[in-house]
Amino acid sequence: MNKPAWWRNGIVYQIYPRSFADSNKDGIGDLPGITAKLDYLADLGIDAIWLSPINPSPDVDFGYDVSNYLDIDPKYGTLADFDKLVAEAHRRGIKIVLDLVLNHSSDQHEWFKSARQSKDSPYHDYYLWRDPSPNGGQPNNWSSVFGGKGWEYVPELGQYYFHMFYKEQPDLNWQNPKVRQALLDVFRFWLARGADGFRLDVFNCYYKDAGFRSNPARIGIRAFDQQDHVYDINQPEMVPLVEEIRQIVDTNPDGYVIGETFISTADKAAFYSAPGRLHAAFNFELLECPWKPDKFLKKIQSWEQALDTGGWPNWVLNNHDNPRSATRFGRGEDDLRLKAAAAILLTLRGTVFMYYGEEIGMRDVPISRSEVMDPIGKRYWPIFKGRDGCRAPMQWDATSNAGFSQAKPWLKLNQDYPQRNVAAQKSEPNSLFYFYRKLIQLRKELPALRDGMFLPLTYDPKRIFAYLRKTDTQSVIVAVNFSSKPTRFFLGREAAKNNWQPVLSNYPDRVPEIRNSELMLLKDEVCILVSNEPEKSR
Ligand code: TEU
Ligand code: CA
Repeated sequence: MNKPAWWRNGIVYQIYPRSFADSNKDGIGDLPGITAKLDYLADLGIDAIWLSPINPSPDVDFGYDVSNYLDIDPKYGTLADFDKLVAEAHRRGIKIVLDLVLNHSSDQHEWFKSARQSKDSPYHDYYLWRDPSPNGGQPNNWSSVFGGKGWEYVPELGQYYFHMFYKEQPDLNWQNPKVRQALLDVFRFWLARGADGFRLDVFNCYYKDAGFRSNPARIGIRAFDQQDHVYDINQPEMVPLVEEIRQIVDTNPDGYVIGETFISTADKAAFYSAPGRLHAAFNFELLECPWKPDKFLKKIQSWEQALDTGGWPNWVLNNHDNPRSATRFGRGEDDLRLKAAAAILLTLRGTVFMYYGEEIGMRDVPISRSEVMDPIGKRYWPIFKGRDGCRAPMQWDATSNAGFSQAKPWLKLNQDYPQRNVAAQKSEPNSLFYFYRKLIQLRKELPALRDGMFLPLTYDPKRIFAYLRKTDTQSVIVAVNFSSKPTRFFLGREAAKNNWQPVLSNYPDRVPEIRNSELMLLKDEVCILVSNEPEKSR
């Protein structure tokens, strides 16, 4: 039998390189900093690192505006530092997933600098240029998700160019065969350099309607949501392209490519990860899910249903664009609920994505007006305060600057770092860190968590979220009490006859026990039990 691909049950740990570890005292994290922390990551048990962009960037959008796809930004190191990181990661069995931002480049990319010089530039057609509409205005109604119109006028050329994000992020013209070739070569370049996989930034925006038709109007809150994005996203040309990308990535037997679905739904993600397309496409259901059992159930089921055609799920509680789950779910500095959330994340069927600091329950750093770094925060303050909160430096220990850097960090540290840090949690056996580590081990050890089907148990959906993972020979129950009162979880007389062994609770001294077909769950408690015989019919 073929060995299952590493990513099926793998854990991909996202690093925001600016904020992980600084090796050269400039207050910005870097590649040698990451390399120095590989033992920590190997010990945690993760399978791959996804690095947010490390290509040269003027940092209008902190790396998501690339000025050269084939190099490393000097603030992060050199190509040699990258090679070293790859070699050291591989030596520990850790894969490297790179973030490719190919919908748009930076306006400081040589292509764009030339493109905006003249309509005769060989690079002009690398971007989306249009003449003003007959009445002199914007070429069509397309808008920018970061606010305002999507078209920027260049008076010297008498033309507009399109940008889905900031105006410093002009969209590339994928309809141009030279652009397509150059960008597919980016995959080949990094594969040859040892990358194992890619995360594609907003891949489903690459193609735009060749006729540049205006989007139809619809009801929405933000201007961007007041149109149906039928002509600027999800164009039919995307399907053969993802198939071609898949073929390129599959030249590495361990290759993996996951797309960030822009305006994601479970159906869209399933569509782009159907057989022959991407290995996966993100679905952000849990990133946006409130701490309610029925909501969790619904979001997870919608994903399982959408993927019925054969795709493979992935689960995300955190990333660099959204408030951290510790801030969304946690109460004060208590980590009980975060342990319950971790237990769900790590016992579902599918690939798991973690975000640096999640394993120690890092909270969002509160940001004041004068501290905002993220341009959308500057632009929309105070309605939207930007994405800095979840991007604060990693909290390694209680020394100055949390052990992140010997210089002042580029972004404010969370003031809880003297208590909440890796070193403190490693010296506390009941810490969130060890709970994550234990779950990661269980996920590797228990066949039902690897290969088992997912069967929701729907008893008391207002208070309890519980499910089985089950193979022919093993069943695992995961039961979470979302309420702040002890609650009974009724298992049913037949199922209760199985020989259930307690595996884990987020109450360290508790041994969960089934009595009279019931499991008593304390407030915010998660229990995991295993039975190594076929489950009796319920
Ligand atoms: O994000 C796309 C995306 O959906 C976000 O821009 C979202 O609209 C925004 O974060 C509002 O909360 C990707 C990257 O993840 C993001 O960091 C980049 O800024 C963006 O693309 C542009 O490259
Ligand atoms: Ca540095």
